[in-house]
Amino acid sequence: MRNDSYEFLDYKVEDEIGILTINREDKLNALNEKVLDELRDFLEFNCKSTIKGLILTGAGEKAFIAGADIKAMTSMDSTEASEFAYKGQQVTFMFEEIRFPVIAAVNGFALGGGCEVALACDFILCSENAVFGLPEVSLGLIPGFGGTQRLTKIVGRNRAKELIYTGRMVKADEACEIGLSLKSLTSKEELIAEAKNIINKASKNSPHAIGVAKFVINRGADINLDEGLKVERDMFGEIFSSYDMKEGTLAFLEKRKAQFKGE
Ligand code: CO8
Repeated sequence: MRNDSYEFLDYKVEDEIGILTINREDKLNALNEKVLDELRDFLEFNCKSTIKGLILTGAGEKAFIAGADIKAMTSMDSTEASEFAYKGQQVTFMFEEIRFPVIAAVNGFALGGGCEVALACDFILCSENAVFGLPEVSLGLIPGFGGTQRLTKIVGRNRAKELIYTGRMVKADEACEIGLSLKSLTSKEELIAEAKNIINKASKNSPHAIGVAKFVINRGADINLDEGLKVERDMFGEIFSSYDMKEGTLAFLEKRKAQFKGE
């Protein structure tokens, strides 16, 4: 599957910023196999590195993504379920690995797999009506798109356990207090505008350096401090062979604005 038109995804580029919308509004943008296939295809073939950053959101005002498709899961056997989880994990991994900023703009429900996809983005901004939660245990399931791992790293082990054991819903204010979301905005328009604003600010800096910083931060989350510092100094050394590093430091000395190329 390699094309630009998807059944459940809308994609547009505004001011060189990509806006990807999961569009399955009648099912609160729940993730079935087709949505995951389309996301994987999009991330592999159609998410061009020419954009400054990517915003991920859900169609309508009610939901970002209300989770993996519960109806579809009821007919899966163990093998199919673990393949389904693997597909979701691949998608979250691909969002995480993109070298430019990826922001989840959470409008409404971000539950289960939906919350897990948001957690794989660089960070989350949300609207005032946002509701987060990992209610899988209420269905006899556990988070399967990386939630047990990423939520723990973001909000800490104890809070993650409390949220996963109780499956309780977390509203926008609390999501910001516990570091799940960076900020809450009053409307979906403001949410998208703020996400664009952050990407635009970042894009004034070296895209290459941002990509390297993202790589080092993400790697550091999975290894111990010693190993993380080694990755940091290796990449610090490597970046000295980049055009952007030479241009950025020279521009400072020449008291002019740097013209970065992202390489
Ligand atoms: N899956 C499938 N359909 C859904 C989902 C979902 N997760 N969420 C909502 N829908 C559908 C509803 O069935 C309904 O469809 P229909 O009109 O055909 O009946 C439509 O969307 C609208 O939903 P509601 O009528 O329920 O809307 P309400 O405003 O009354 O309620 C809620 C909104 C509270 C969000 C409610 O829909 C809800 O609780 N949804 C389920 C939330 C949930 O439990 N999500 C977690 C799912 S499990 C998961 O994500 C596991 C991820 C890891 C998978 C690992 C692979 C195996």
